[in-house]
Amino acid sequence: MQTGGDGTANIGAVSTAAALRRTPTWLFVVIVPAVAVIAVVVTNFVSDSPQGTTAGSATAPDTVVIKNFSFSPKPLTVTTGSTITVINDDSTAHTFTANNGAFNTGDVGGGQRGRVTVDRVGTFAYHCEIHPFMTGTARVSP
Ligand SMILES: [Cu+2]
Repeated sequence: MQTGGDGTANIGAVSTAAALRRTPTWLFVVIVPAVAVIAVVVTNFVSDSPQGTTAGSATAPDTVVIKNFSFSPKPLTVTTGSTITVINDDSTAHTFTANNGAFNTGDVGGGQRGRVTVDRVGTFAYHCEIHPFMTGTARVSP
């Protein structure tokens, strides 16, 4: 590999450094994308199973978000037996309380979450006990 025309012997370190310097650019062009492809494939493979749960919770229908003294979505539609997660994005406490008492989170502090399980079918008007002007409707299907 070394052609050193001056006749001096190459010591190991020099020869390695020289080899690195002489590594042709095309080798990087081939290796870098190959490593990138392998990394992507491995990442996809590893994250395949947990993706199902994390992606699902982001758009979970059984979630009520309270923001700016308002519930969403309106109306909320869930199936009976669902556990509804109430996310309070405000800084003050709220409750998620059925007018007829079918469910009630109690106080959910600012930035906190509450949960209720709805096991009755029907359409439930609900409100916040602390701020009665906050209202909504939950439709619970069989
Ligand atoms: Cu409230």
